[in-house]
Amino acid sequence: MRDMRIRSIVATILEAPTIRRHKLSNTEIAHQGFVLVRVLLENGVTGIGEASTLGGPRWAEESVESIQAVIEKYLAPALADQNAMMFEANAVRMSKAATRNFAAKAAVESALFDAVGRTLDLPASALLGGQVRDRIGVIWALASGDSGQELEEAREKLRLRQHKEFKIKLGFNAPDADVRRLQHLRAGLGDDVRLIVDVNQAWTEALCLRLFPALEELGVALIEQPVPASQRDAMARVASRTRIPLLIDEAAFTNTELASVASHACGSVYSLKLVKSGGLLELKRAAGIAQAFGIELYGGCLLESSIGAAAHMAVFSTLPKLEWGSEHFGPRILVDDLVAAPLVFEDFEIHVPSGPGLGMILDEDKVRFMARKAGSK
Ligand code: MUC
Ligand code: MG
Repeated sequence: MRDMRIRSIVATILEAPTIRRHKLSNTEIAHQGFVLVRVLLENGVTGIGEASTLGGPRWAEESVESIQAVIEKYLAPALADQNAMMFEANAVRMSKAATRNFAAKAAVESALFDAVGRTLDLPASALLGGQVRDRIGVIWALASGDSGQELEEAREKLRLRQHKEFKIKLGFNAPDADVRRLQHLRAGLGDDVRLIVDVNQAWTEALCLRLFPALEELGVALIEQPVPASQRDAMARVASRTRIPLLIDEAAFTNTELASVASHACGSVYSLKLVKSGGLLELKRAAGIAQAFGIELYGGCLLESSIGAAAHMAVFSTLPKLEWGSEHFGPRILVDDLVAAPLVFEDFEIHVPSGPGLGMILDEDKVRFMARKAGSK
């Protein structure tokens, strides 16, 4: 059992349909593209990890095709025969083999934590410092663009006690139509329901200045990434002119970028994501850096299945503070999850899995069904 050298790493592209169309300012999806990573150790244990994308290389520059190629051609050879438990050394090896490519590296590192956790019969969170919480609040995203449908969807989530806070995706409609959509949701849901908006970089500074007063009036709790990620000065200026805290998302992937947007005062909350940090250890460091700047933490997602969500939960459960909870609704937007027993959602929270590794067991039939067939695009 003790021989934790890495024997093989295999990456498979999966296509998982969603229960409805999910719109963002710069893309729209009806299925999720994942790369499933399997790491086999010399002791016979297999660990699993997942890379998530959103609409091909749209949300970020990585696509399922690039992730699979980088893992198989560069990351797997760099880790061959290495001890899986040497997490930091393995992360250094991956960084030397490929710059950025964060989703690919995070998926491999997730699988290493899973494999080592299974070998030692410990949850991944124990290898990351141990849990300070075993349940995490979970936000749901409204993103069809049809406010009537969105109101029904939100009411159903409240009724089922699955979600009581909502993130509304903006920026794919005309700005005034977005404001009317929000007014409709606020009127239908009442004043006590927390509403967050995510503009996914779609607005200019001028548009922000024009629209933010209406968002303030509607009691919006957070505004996520309103302007393009590269426009740090503009983001800092709009942040200083609204009472609503700005949530930094695409503007900071690496921890150096995070320190830079923090010192630019671009926002006061940071969205933690494996797809940006490139690994569980680095994600945990991102939380520390944000906190050192006085920035609050939000558990971000990229519509992962229960596998990717469980990797995030392993880290989030160990953070001393996670002021805004998480948005890992991904498993619930899939027609079918990839695992035998999906993450448990109950009373507006996700239970942090307690089984060894990531605590998830693949459903091989579903994986076969969702695997991209040879020759298809
Ligand atoms: C993002 O930009 O936050 C997460 C939830 C969602 O609806 O979109 C993603 C990406
Ligand atoms: Mg976002």
